[in-house]
Amino acid sequence: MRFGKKAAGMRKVLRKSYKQQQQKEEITGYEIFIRCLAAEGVDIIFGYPGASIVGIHDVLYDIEAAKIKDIKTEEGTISNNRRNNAMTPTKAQDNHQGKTMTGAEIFVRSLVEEGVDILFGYPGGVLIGIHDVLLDVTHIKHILTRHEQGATHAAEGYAKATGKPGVVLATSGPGATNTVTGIANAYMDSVPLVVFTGQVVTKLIGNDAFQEVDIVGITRPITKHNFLVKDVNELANTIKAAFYIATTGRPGPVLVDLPKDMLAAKTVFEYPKSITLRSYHPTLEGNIKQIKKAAEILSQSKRPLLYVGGGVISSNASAEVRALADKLRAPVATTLHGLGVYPEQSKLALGMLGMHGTWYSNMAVDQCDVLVAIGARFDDRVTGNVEKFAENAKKIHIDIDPSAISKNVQVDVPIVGDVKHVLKHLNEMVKPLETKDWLRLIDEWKAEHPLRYKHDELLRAQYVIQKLGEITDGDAIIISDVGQSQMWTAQFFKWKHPRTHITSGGLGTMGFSLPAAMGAAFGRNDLPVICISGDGGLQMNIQELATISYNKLPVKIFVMNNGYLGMVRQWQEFFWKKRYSSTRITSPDFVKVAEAYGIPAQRVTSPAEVESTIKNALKYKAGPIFVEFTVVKEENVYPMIPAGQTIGEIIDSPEPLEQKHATHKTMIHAKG
Ligand SMILES: Cc1ncc(C[n+]2csc(CCOP(=O)(O)OP(=O)(O)O)c2C)c(N)n1
Repeated sequence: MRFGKKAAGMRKVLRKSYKQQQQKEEITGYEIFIRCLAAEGVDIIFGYPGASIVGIHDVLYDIEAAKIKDIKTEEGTISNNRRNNAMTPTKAQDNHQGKTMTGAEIFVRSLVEEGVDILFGYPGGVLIGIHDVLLDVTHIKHILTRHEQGATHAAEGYAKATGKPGVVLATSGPGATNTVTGIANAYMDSVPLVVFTGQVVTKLIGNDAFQEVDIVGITRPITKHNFLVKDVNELANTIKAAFYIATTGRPGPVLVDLPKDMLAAKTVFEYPKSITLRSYHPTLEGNIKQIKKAAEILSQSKRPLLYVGGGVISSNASAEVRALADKLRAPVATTLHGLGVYPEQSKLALGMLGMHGTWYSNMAVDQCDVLVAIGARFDDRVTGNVEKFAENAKKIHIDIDPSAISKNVQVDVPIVGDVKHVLKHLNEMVKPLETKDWLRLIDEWKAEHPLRYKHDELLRAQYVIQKLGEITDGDAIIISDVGQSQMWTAQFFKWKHPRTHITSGGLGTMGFSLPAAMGAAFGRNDLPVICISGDGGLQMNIQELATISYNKLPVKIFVMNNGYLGMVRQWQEFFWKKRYSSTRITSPDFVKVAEAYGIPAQRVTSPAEVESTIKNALKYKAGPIFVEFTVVKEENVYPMIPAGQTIGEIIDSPEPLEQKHATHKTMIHAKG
């Protein structure tokens, strides 16, 4: 806080106005918030905007002159060969069972038993014992990220790209708290992570010891489960349980807190072959009666729709979903995390649904008579107004998590079970449907309301992403950040395969893409790994350029620089009268920054350069490559269903269609 004469004067005025406002007129919560701060004498706030606080920034826009300022805060080598041959140790090499060893050795040997070959982390005082053991273990590589947030996102990128759990090791106190955003992100997106944190010695726990933090308490609501190890004899069992819980049922992050004395204490190492946990028994097989009921309802359907989500990918059930859609002749609408389950080139594919989904996928939701939600959770970005979501349809919901059933939207046929198991049965029971009229109607919608953007001499992110899709033909792993570039990536890339689209969906964490791309590149080298970020998001974990560069990871880093926190700016344009409070953002010279990290870099400013630049970047295999695309500043993501609303309120692209298409004649009841 600063106390100057001017600020004191301003505070007096604001205090007075605050009292007046309180007595005389109603003001918004946003204004009350700011006026309370002013009354408290606050004259400087450090922060970052977001959709939920855009109203506060709108108020700040007016009182910037009155000196309340919103200041934006800024927040071992692995060879290609090694990545190709992710080594799982042979039992002969690693038979340490029955030996007496320290907790630190037990920790490392337990990871070996779990088949872990890569660990993302950062050392610290309480972890030195573990890092000492790691030095002699050749088949687990510890990747030294430049921030523990980077480590958790990297582990998530690795997990999503490979289907294996991501593993993180962070020290106590600040190391542990730095993992919190990544853990919350993995929790929201159901990604299997096992996060190990160091802790102060057990006798000091609760004493406010140096670098002590109650990470078990902090992460309780954002982990599937967490543990504090209080007895070295329990260490191996706890690690076994952590991997089991993280990877089974609805996957998610599990945290294990390791006090320093537990790592130093000794016991006999015995790693359990399997584990049974009281009160944790995920249901894999769906109830056969419910599956029959679903098949019966589907047999009556004239306008079926599959709504598929990330659960299909976790369950490795893309083939089963494709088989179901093809057998039923049912169109497929996909969530952000479901992209890749069904090839977008297919006639039955409708692309993404929801807030920035295609016009026709949202229309199909509105008009379908049976909706089959598969591994999807009726998230509010998908449903908009829950009351009106698929209001004409009977709803079938297949999900492994019983708590996801009828949580947001009441369904007619819940089927709790693993998607792959359930679909095996359902696919045998269903019969092909007569959906010609329905598909013809959808084709008309596709022609009348395609995804589109302006084609002129200016460079647009949509064009870059569309070209990337064409050039790679969908054979790439794309890791997107959060904001407009994320939505354009979802809309315009040519999705073909599962596990090729990695993004932060539930939490929407800016800064996710760079470290997650790094993790994906450690796990996969069969396809090019491409990070697509906005200029804001890149600056949130930019330090991971060092890790990527040091490890010579062939990640292609594409930054769409529009000089704005674009998605929030778009909300300000649409809903806050274009008052761009705190959304203009400056960046360093990204090309120079990348070069300083030892990464070849270039800037692209016109559409004419895009194709050759992408082709050259794809050819470059020696390490990372960085391209900054200077794109149009004020561009919007279309279509958009404003939060909590319906297809009736959809804002479609203002761009005219290039050709005349069929009319709306055949629509069942026109909306929007
Ligand atoms: C950590 C974090 N802080 C704030 C936000 C709110 N937010 C969502 S999108 C966005 C703008 C992103 O800007 P940029 O990275 O430049 O991408 P663009 O939207 O311009 O493509 C912001 C600030 C967020 N999602 N995550």
